[in-house]
Amino acid sequence: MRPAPIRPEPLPARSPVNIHNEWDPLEEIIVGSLEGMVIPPWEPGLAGPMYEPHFPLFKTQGGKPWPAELARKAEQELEGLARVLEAEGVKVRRPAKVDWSKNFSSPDWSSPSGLGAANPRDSLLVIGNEIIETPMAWRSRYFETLAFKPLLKEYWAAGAGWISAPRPQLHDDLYAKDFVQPKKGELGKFVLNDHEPIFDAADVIKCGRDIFMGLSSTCNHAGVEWLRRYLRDRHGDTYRVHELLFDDQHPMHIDATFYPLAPGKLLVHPERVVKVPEIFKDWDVFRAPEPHIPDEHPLYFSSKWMNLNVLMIDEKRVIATQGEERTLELLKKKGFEPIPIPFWNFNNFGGSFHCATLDIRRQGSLQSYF
Ligand code: ABU
Repeated sequence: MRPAPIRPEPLPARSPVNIHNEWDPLEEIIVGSLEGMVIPPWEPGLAGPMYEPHFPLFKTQGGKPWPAELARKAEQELEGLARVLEAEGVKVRRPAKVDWSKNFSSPDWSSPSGLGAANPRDSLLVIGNEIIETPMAWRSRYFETLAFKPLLKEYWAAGAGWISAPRPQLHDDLYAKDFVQPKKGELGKFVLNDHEPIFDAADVIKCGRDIFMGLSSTCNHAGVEWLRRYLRDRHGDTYRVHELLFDDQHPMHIDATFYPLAPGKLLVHPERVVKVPEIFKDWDVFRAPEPHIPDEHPLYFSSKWMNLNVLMIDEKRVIATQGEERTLELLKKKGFEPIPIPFWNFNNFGGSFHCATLDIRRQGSLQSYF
């Protein structure tokens, strides 16, 4: 079937896309989907952020479907998240169906399959009224935004900005050969070099005019520099992009490490954040407690620290994981109103509430919080 032509309307006074931070009152959000998600095929980019016990799975089963029962339980939790968001008054949108099992190639490499659309936080970065398709590190994720194209076209037609960062080449020489993961205290060792700009949107966290990016094995210095220059060329001195370095042995994404939850309140990982940037000197900076997630959850893509990966509905209401009692207590003590939802089964597939969603519109305007 041919896609329907886009007929942009005259620009409305208010863009359907409006995001300046992680906490303004949430109006519209995309919740990911596990439909058709496959096991990622092994490729050099996985050697940096992924966990060695899962390497054989990626090497031998890449491109195949996940065990049905694991995926079903996770999908059920995603549905639960969508229902809770709706009950809280948020408009929920979902990705389009894509056949992720198809192979594809560039002139330089081929990928036996894609991955999925479970984590919309990675491929799309929303800043102000604009959506940026990000230059992601993994070949299997090269076409991930296909799942969001119908929504992107809709938002664009209704007045949002929409751009793609330079499509990366992802040559073999972008990735360190025979990569050995860093030891504790060995900061700045990543699988990516700086041959071209690379970042996932989840390497970025927004705090009004200040935008924080964590260097990682999915975000290189060139990626930070690309976003910095892009925002400067488009908005002059409006934004300040800060580059951060963490002590993480599988560095990928900032949102389980360094998370400004509300004005004056910064949640940080207890070990990875070795130095809190000076500009937070007047903020309440609190360390996440040890998670409760049971060891039998295989966590194919992430650390156990998914208890930090919450989702703010506004400055008070926060979606957090049912069963993570220490985190729920801490959030209450800090003045938040946690809404606990079961999500440990989804955690197996790459993240938690922040990863599984992409906020599209919040009330509020651009501010400086420092
Ligand atoms: N996608 C978030 C992963 C972060 C972590 O493993 O801690």
